[in-house]
Amino acid sequence: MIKKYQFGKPFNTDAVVKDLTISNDLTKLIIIKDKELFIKLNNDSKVYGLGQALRGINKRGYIYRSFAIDDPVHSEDKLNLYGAHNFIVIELNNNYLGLFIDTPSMVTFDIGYTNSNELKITIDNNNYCLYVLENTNLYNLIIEFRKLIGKPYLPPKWGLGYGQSRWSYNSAKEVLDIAKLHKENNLPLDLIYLDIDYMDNFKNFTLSKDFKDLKELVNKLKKDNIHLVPIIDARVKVEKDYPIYEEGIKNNYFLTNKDNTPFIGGVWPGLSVYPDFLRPDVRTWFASKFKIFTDIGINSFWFDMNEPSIFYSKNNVDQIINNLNNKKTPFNLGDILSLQGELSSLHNRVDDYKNMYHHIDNKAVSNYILHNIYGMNMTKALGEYFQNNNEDYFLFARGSYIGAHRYAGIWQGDNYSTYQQLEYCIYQAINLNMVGFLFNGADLGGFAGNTTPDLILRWLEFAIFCPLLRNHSAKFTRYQELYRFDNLASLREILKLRYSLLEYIYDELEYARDNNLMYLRPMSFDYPDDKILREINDQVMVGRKIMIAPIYKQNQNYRYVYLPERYKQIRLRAYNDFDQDILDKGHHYIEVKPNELLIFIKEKDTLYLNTPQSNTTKLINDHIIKL
Ligand code: MIG
Repeated sequence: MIKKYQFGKPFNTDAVVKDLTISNDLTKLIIIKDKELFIKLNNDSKVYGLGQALRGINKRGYIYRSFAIDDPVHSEDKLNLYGAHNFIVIELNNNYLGLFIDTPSMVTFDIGYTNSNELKITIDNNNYCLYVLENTNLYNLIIEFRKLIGKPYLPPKWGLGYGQSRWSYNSAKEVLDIAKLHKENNLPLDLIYLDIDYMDNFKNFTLSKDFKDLKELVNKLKKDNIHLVPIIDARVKVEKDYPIYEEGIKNNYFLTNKDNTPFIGGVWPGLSVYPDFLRPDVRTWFASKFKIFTDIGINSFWFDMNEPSIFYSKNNVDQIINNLNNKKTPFNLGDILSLQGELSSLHNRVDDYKNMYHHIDNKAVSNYILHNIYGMNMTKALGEYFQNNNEDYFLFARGSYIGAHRYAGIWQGDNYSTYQQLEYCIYQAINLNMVGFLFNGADLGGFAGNTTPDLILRWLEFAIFCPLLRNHSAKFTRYQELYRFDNLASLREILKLRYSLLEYIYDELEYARDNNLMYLRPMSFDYPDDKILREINDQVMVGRKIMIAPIYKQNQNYRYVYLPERYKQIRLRAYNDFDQDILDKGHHYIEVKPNELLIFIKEKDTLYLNTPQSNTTKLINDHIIKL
């Protein structure tokens, strides 16, 4: 059962696809006091949801915030990241209560952080829709929610191939070398990504001199069926005679200050302005700029910085300079410390979001109020363009809100090359399935920091089951293309398994999309009555048949697995090198060497592996191995 409640005059976020009538008989389980919602938790109530949020599957015991932010440090104490996914499910007395708080404004979920047995949701805006779901079965409740928010975007099949990325490959020659080295090392490859340095001075829709002949590059890669995926950022460089800037200024397409002058932030290109993506005319205009890519056969993109990210605003920097000019020298210690503080806290300041304005139906509305749907609307700009033209496209973005899943995927942003981040990305991948983002994935190997051969191998053993499979790493970090590592032979075999399983993965994704299911989910969701499984979060169902038990700790070559019934265990070193055992229901402690991958299927099920290929275009359903 699902009911809609409305408070004040909510802004239409485009999160839901169903027009429900408004109810007024709110369940007594929810107590509303002004902008706060309270729900009493039982000692053993589990709490699920919140999409991209960090930590585990059971969200109890911490505080989380929906306020999209560009934060590259995903430590355990972080409240908010790039996405705002306000869907939460509370287990109460053998029943489940689901809430979706549909508002573009900030929402804070205090889940037993202040008071152990209380969930307190603070909504920073009096105007919002509240959807309340009740179900005796957790998974069914989630399915019902997914029906409400509509069918997820999935990329064409080649979008599930392996992608190689780095910030940045700096020339067309370097990109061709990447393709060549994958081939020489017998590593499959379907996509190569371009990060911001392919642009001229970080200007969207321009090319640096090292990528001048992009068409030629595209054509050369096409011979090997490799897709080039350029990045586009959510900002426009302030520069006289730069057409995108000039056109936007002429038509008032950018977010403004209170006085209607363009709001100027500093990002990679230096001073920049932000398109008002919430307006349909701005979205159409922005989408039209992709013609320079589509004309040469590029229909794959990734969108960054769309929370939107602001390294500093001109307003705040001007203010600091003003203050300095009014100070008498020499400075005392207090002055220096406060200057230091001001300079180091310029990034993503809430006062900047408060001072930047959208113009909707000729009314100025602060970004602070509409903040969480900015990124989604950038995604929508291109997504709706391709969908309206009925064209294939490949797209994922960083900032997101529920609803964006109908237009594109997302990736998990700037993770770190540590085992802890590998563990987090498993839970994020699952939780993102709950809120519709079936097409998601984390930077394989870790983005920041230096990965290690063992970490990237264990990571790959999980990542081959993630729809978005992309190896990406930051500037100044160790290069992490798979052929750089001395365990290349193992990495290769595991990656080839992705291609052996690709037909299964694609079929299961389509099935999950069409039936509102979770492609990745905790095994416990499939066995609601199993009391032991309910406490286990790291046994993951992949589609209908496969259960995986990933390793996410260094030097851990054994792992605990609990089976709710008899299962076939398959330990794979390669598509044609594996052993299988039937395991009884119950507890198992199983050896998993670094080059091995554990999967399980039901005793009576069969799973087919196809011959791995160097590219998705070559795949055929030849069912070479029957498991
Ligand atoms: O401020 O484009 O998350 O994947 O490599 C950093 C450079 C901007 C953040 C993205 C990351 C990308 C990087 N970007």
